[in-house]
Order: sequence, then C-alpha cells, then structure tokens
Amino acid sequence: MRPLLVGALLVTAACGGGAPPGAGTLAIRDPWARSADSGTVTAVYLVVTNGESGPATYTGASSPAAESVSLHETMAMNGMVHMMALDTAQVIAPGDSLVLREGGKHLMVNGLRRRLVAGDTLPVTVRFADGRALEVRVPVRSAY
Ligand SMILES: [Cu+2]
Repeated sequence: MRPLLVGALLVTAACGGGAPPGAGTLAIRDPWARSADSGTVTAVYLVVTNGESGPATYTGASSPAAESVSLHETMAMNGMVHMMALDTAQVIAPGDSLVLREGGKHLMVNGLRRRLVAGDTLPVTVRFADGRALEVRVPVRSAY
C-alpha cells in the first residue's frame, strides 16, 4: 500500500530532491479503525514510518470525533488479555517504524461522538515532539 503523505504540507521543507516517494519523510501507512457505536470506544491501527535521518518522537493523537485518543498495548498475562496505557512519548529511530496492529499497540479512541460503520473515515491527528502533526483519514472496517 502507498504511504499516505497527508502531512506533506507540513513536511515539504524537509524533503530532499530525487528521493523515492515516502523516503525522507515521516509517513503513516495502512491505517484502519474498527466500526463502533456512538458513545463507545474503538481502536485505530496504523504504522508510523520514520524515513528521516533523525529520530521522531510520537507524543500523542486526537480526533474531533472522540473525547480522547491514547496509546495502548494489548498483552496476554496468565491467559487473560489486558490493555495497558503506554507512556505517550515513543521514540522512532531513523528508518524504523512505530507499528500499531491487532493484538499489540493501538490507539484507543474514547467517547466516540458518532457511530462508525464500515466505509466511514475517522479523522485522526498524530503529533510529534517537534510540533509536526500528521492528519490521517482512517478508513473504518467492520468490527467482526
Ligand atoms: Cu486499548
């Protein structure tokens, strides 16, 4: 899948000429969210790829369609599945990715202000320590 360079307006100054698309940039790939009812919670999965020459630090996310968004990790302990809130700052080394996927890290979206059904998009803003923000339109998939 092609990386979504939705934050391009904010990062164009950092792009080197002649680099392949997606290289030399901070990009979000493969976003999706689970369908959910209004007033409930849902999870967003995506990959933040750091193609830049320096580290990038994820500091948080938000959505105008939700009360709050936090970074969680799902872990199995003693045969039970738990979710833990992670320290919000996540350093992504150059060439590395922050991977949010089912059964692992995810964005927990709390207090949905509207129902999300398959085919909708959920707007999410992902923020970094240097002040940059990547806007993502996250496609909604059926929960089951
Ligand atoms: Cu969670």
